[in-house]
Amino acid sequence: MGQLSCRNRNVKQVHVLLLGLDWAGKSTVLYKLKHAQDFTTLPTIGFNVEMIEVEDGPPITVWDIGGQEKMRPTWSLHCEEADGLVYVVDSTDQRRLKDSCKEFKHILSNKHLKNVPVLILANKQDAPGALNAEDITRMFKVHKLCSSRSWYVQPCCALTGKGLAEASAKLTSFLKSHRKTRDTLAFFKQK
Ligand code: G3D
Repeated sequence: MGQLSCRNRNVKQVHVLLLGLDWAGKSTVLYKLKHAQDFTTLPTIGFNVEMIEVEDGPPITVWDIGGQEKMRPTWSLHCEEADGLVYVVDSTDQRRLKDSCKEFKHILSNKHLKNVPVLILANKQDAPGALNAEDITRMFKVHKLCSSRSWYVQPCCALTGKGLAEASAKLTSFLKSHRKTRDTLAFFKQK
């Protein structure tokens, strides 16, 4: 996969990165948000990009980057234009939770994601043994790692779509206030 450019300086666009380990449910989330219907997914090889229409704001371009071990180093190539990060966790995958926490911490340290709002999706809540949003918040040390940005942990089931409307509303509101702050800062920088 070559380096991507999602840059178009002439059009006001909103870009969101959708990250998480492989099998977390990223593609399911993406296509449920996009089409609100069932479909078959395969683990993301490379990336998926979709434009999602939201009720109250500009369309959001979502970049779903593969979460396999060999793909994770490429996540940082996509951070520069990101206005928001959605991090999907398979709440049942206790064996790889440590890996997921490690990758989460690592991507948050990217300089381009400084202050960028973060929405964590505690996915697969329908499955037995799923950790709840409070467990995920604690295990991912979200209070500490996200102290300088807006964040929220949303429990969801991407298969049925439960929790995704709330996630989408939260993300839209985060993006709006982040954009405002960024535009205000840019305005004062020009002066
Ligand atoms: P990825 O894009 O993060 O790699 P996928 O993950 O969206 O391809 O999903 C990986 C598997 O998890 C798929 O299994 C998908 O159906 C399943 N999945 C996604 N979300 C949920 C959920 O909320 N609950 C449950 N129980 N499973 C979910 P299959 O077997 O369909 O390929």
